Amino acid sequence: MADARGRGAERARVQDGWLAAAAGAVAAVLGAGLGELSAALIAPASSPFAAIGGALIDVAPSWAKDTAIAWFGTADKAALLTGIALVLLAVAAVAGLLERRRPPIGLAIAVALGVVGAAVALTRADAGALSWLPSSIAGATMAVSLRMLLRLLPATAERSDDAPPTTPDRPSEIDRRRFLVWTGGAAAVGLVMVLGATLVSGGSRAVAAIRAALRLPDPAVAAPPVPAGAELNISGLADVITPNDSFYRIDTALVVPQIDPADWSLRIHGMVENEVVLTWDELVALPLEEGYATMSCVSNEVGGTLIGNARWLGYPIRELLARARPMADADMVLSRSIDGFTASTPLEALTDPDRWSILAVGMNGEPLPLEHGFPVRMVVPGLYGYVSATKWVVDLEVTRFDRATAYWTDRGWSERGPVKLQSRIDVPRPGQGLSAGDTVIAGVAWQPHVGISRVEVQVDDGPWEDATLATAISDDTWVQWSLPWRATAGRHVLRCRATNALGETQTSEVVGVIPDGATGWHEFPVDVF
Ligand SMILES: Nc1nc2c(c(=O)[nH]1)N[C@H]1C(S)=C(S)[C@@H](COP(=O)(O)O)O[C@H]1N2
Ligand SMILES: [Mo]
Repeated sequence: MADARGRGAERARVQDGWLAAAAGAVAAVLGAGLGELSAALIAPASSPFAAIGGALIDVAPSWAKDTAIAWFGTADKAALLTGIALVLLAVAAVAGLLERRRPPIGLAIAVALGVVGAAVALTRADAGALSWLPSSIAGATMAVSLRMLLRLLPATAERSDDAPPTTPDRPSEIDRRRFLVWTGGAAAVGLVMVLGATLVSGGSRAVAAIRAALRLPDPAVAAPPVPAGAELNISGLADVITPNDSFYRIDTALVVPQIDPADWSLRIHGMVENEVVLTWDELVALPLEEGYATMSCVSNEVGGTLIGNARWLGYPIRELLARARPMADADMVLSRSIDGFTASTPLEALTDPDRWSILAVGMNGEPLPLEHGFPVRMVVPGLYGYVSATKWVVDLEVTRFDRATAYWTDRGWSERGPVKLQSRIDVPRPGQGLSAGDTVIAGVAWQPHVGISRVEVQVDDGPWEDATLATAISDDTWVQWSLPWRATAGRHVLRCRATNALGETQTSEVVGVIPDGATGWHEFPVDVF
């Protein structure tokens, strides 16, 4: 009898622990909900999730970021937010349990979460005066709701053990039901608030609407039309012009910066004789030029898709630097995004009359999409994005490589980032099954600012065969290529290599993306039936 009662009490205690943990998790959902909602109304970038996620991105070791990009690609941010939410729920569940068994440890954890969130939000580059508020609201809400929910939890078997033996040691059913109703209700309210917050801020209606209504001026120098013969129209082959909505996106911005062009200005300063400030109206009043350039990410693996080609509209940075008059011993321009990201670009790449380095405002006939840098970004043909393509750019500091470093160079990536000669097979796909007979092998090859003169394809150990190059748009863009192939049954390995306009052929040496871009030939097997 005593034994059975002991077991019953133990079961009640375990169940009580689970309920307390659930109360902790629900309190966190409520706190997160109110925190996110207040952030959406006060300052989107200071949302507790955005601040902590952003800080994690910045402090994460490079290998973690590279793994995230390799595993999740452009879904890396969704994966990060999911991870943060899961960790938060786990910590909150422990806080609930501890608050039940060892008060006020759970409350202390809730308060600490709020304080950490607030402190992190304040350290962010885009922190405003009220950045600390949403996380503080979240922490306080979590603490208060945890206390209230736990008070609804019926007394434990353990406690009733101290009571006279006539007291039933089973928690009251009615109390338990009341607890579940309140906890469930609180969870629902919290989730609705999180959803509401995403609706309010996620749409970022204001700037998106401004962008939608914006009309860019016609270029003073229009791009020539894409030459006939630049697009081979082979199904599965990357379009020669990448549509904006499928252009790869890589950045450290968890919340896309929201800049009203009316508030935008660019300051050019540092080692210059004449500081320059340029407003949006002044920029778009300049004779804008249109042209094509291929942009790629240093994290693009051999065969990878972190590359795209667009028609950009912008103004040459060399003209603006000429106004600022850099000092003779300057050799670098540190560009800065409104969210604190920086890139270090060789000054000569920006002043070179033969390189079309621009402040871009348009992409494929539209204002820049918000996630591609609206309203203004840099584009420098021939340099990887991390050393040149600053989005949401607001500041250019003329300086020296031995005086300043940038976001990725601080994290072990190379100071210089010229794009390496590369080629990729798009058709057929790796692992794709093919029927024997006449088919085609096709892909793209690039070394922006240098140009491509030749692409060769090898099947198994056969001879290298010259692919037919499509018409290049320019030396700043990638070029499509294709080669007819009579496929015979069996497994075949396909590989390709490009030669640039200088006559250099792509090295077969396999090098990973760190610290300055991958090399090696794209090769993979296909099965022919
Ligand atoms: N503000 C800002 N600009 C940025 C980055 C960033 O993280 N923040 N990433 C750079 C990198 S690494 C690349 S490859 C390109 C990608 O530009 P896209 O997202 O428009 O393709 O943007 C560059 N500009
Ligand atoms: Mo990149």
